[in-house]
Amino acid sequence: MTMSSRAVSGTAELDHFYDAVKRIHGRALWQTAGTAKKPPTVPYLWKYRDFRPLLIKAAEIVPIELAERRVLVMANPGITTDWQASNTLLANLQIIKPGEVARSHRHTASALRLVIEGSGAYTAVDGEKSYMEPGDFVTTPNWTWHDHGNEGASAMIWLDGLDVPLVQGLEANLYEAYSAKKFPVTKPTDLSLRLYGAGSLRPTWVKHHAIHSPLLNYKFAQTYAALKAMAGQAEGSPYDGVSVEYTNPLTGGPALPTMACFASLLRPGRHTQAHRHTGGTIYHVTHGSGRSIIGGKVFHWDEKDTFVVPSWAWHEHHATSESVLFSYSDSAVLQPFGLYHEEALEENGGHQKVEGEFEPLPVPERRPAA
Ligand code: 1HN
Repeated sequence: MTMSSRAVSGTAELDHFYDAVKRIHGRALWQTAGTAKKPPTVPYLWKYRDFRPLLIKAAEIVPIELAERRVLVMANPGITTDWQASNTLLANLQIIKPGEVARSHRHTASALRLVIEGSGAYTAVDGEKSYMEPGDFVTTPNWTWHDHGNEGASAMIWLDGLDVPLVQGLEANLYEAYSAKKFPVTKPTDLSLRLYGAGSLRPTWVKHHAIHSPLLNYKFAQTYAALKAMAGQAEGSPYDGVSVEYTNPLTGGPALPTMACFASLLRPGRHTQAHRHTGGTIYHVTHGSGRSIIGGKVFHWDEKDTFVVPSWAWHEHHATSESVLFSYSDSAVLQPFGLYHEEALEENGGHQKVEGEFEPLPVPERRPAA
């Protein structure tokens, strides 16, 4: 894919020419690296045991009114222009204490939650509340008003996935605060779950015109039961184990227009085959422990850890105990435009040669562009 970048320079006439092009804010294409830019996203793993104590500390010392959302960002050390998990996606951890409300706002970035611990907190989206439990996958579609509140007795923590860097790259990142702390609740709790959570039954009288899924909460109990039933009868994918996509029940498409979301059950002791595809993917370990080999390095993961597989990086998984991996990817954006490519590793029996173990990297100097 490299365009010829043979240096055409060295004479006074050429130097003069390049100067003239530069003065008009131009650049000769044959002098650039063309399409061969190295992607900055590096494979990385964030341990929950490192983040959890600092989330608890933040809950003690940072008032929610000041933070708007009490969130710690998982920052990819390969990306030095900002704090983000991959080139297109954020992976953050949010904590909310009993009695707190994270005020209502909306933005053109889409968001998802994967609940990690606690109970009694809700997310309200455009007037519908849904109470969240560990393992639940909760959608906050773009430009919907949303607030979170904890009505339970203990702090609640979840993973936030957002497409903010993608939307920023498109210069389409709009944000608006609601005039009050909470958007009015106008619908019964979990109405969307009742209407759309029954698999292939579609309510005939309800109109849903938006492009995102009408379902706000994909309950873990239902997902896990489906995975176990499938695992009893089927081998699943050679690359991802028994893996399901969370879909928009009306279209069969991705749950969120920009983020494809999956739950994968990995059986203990099995190795998946290595493959690579375009589309950076964030994985969160809902249950279990094991390791993944990403770009030739071994990443050991435990329950509640989060890791990123960059676009086009080889990866394969090995669970040591039965594991459920939640994942989300920008492949939803790539698929409709012919940008999704995938290939299996043919050599070495479909497994990468292991070149070492993942080690935490030094924290880089970051310089946000703006
Ligand atoms: C956001 O709206 C939430 O609503 C969490 O909980 C994290 C990170 C960046 C931009 C918006 C939320 C966010 C966010």
